[in-house]
Amino acid sequence: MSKTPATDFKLWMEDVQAQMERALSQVLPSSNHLPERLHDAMRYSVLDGGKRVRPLLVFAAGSLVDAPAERLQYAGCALEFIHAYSLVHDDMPAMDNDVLRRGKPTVHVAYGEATALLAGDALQAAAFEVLANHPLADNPADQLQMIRILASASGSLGMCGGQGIDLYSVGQTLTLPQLELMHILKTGALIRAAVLLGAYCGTPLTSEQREALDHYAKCIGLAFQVVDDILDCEADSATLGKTAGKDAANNKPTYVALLGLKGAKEKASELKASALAALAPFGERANILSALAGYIVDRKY
Ligand code: GRG
Repeated sequence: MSKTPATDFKLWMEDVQAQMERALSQVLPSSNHLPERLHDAMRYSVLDGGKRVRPLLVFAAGSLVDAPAERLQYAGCALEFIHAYSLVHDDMPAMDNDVLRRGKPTVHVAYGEATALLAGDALQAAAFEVLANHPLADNPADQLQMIRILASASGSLGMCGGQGIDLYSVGQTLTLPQLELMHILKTGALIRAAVLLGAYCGTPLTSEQREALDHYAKCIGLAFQVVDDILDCEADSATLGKTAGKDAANNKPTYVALLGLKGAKEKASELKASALAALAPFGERANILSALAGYIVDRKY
């Protein structure tokens, strides 16, 4: 079979996903450690599922700066632990009250609410432990900066803040800028952090290059959520015969509700174009980042 850029990218993605499955399994405490139930729940929430979009972004940014794979794996684990913890807590009855995630019962359904809370808490701590425990950047100041980036992306001025806006806005009409801020924080902050952390794992970038990469990361972070809203709407329209998805049905603001399906698709394309334009100065070295932008915006699930 002749290889095309698309098959090259697919092979690259599969290779990173396989590296990450091994790294995640090694870094997570084994289920033999006491308390077994807690470690089991942590492993259940992280392993065997997920597209690993955030680690893919870490590796893609790392490819720009010749970063060693081992560093990228550890950084990818940190991102995936934060992501998994957010999903475990988000699925709980006090938040979204979901019973299925990645085709399996959610953690609180499988292990109980108290264990789900603890597993999420422990995964958050594990993320920072992995960033602090391994040499990931060429100097300690840069490594400290990586820890700082992940902390702000996860906290009340990042992902948790976005989740707060989401919870407190149910039943309210958000304007487009308000909706955008919510998603920049809730989903975008962690995606941005993934790109930035990957770049810190290799040869330092100039400040102009870092800014260009940051623009790419912000556009992709927002595009990810716009696409999520579109997919949610399309899936629910197919199953329920409705024109708006589960979030809209639950009176949650979405891009589709504000812009319509066509408008939301245009928004996703504009964000992708802006992300790709920001990569222009890197030339061919940014091919993987460009392909990943396509994967995120054009994905079907
Ligand atoms: C701090 C509790 C708490 C929540 C943070 C991220 C988040 C806010 C909540 C998750 C809820 C959610 C479904 C958000 C929509 C976008 C999103 C993060 C989807 C899931 O991410 P994927 O598609 O999932 O990367 P996989 O399963 O592939 O890892």
